[in-house]
Amino acid sequence: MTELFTAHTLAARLSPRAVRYLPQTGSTNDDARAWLRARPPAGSVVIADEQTGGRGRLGRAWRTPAGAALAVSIILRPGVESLHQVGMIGALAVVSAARRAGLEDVGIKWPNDVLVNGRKAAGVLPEAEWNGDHPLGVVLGIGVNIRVDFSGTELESTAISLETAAGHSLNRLDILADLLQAVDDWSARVDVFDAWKSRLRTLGQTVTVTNLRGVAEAVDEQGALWLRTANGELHRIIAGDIALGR
Ligand code: BT5
Repeated sequence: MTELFTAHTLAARLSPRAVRYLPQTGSTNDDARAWLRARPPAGSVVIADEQTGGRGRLGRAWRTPAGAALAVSIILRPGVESLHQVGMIGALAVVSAARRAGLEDVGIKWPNDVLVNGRKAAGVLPEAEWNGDHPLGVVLGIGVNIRVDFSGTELESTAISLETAAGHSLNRLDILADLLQAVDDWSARVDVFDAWKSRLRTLGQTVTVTNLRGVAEAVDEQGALWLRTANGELHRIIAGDIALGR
């Protein structure tokens, strides 16, 4: 069933947070980055029911069909020293919200994909907006599949929706409220890196990242992945999203 939000239901449930609701937009991250220039309070959020140009990392596309997912972009103002943790906070918040929804097999794939039953249920796209050397703020974009139907698409074997994993219907507004609360909670914590690392499924696995194949040996506090290739070389790979817009 397609169930759309309304500005009224969102404002009522998420008050006193500043909310911009769009039935359809290109990318909520673009909307939030434009809004950031007007200096809205931290925690302000853009929510869309459908994205026509949803973005992943490195120019990849993100699928958000109408009323079947969460597409949110939260405005945050971390200090420069914690900019690299924004993506971790996004992934940890999705893990918290998915667990609250009753899902058990929930983990993180480097850098910030949330896997449920081993498949991608959510993606995170943090983007900083700069004024010269000074960060105006960060937009934390989060896409969560609630009841997206991937059958017959190229994502059929890699993606999953929370309802499919749960085996019953879920309330999209409840998950949204839990997700935003979890972003606030994780933003206030000092153990973000340790929590993120402990939920990572990637360590010890053989993976391919940006054309390099090797064993994921470690991650560091900046969120970078240390990959050991077959010839014994160790490569440090950064997710690279946060500097976008600089
Ligand atoms: C991500 O990129 O996983 C970040 C996705 C962030 C989406 C949110 S929605 C709200 C905000 N507004 C935006 O425009 N973006 C953010 P990446 O790691 O590059 O993964 C992209 C890849 O995931 C694609 O190339 C597909 O293979 C796959 N994919 C696309 N849509 C998917 C979906 N709905 N579920 C699972 N996998 C998907």
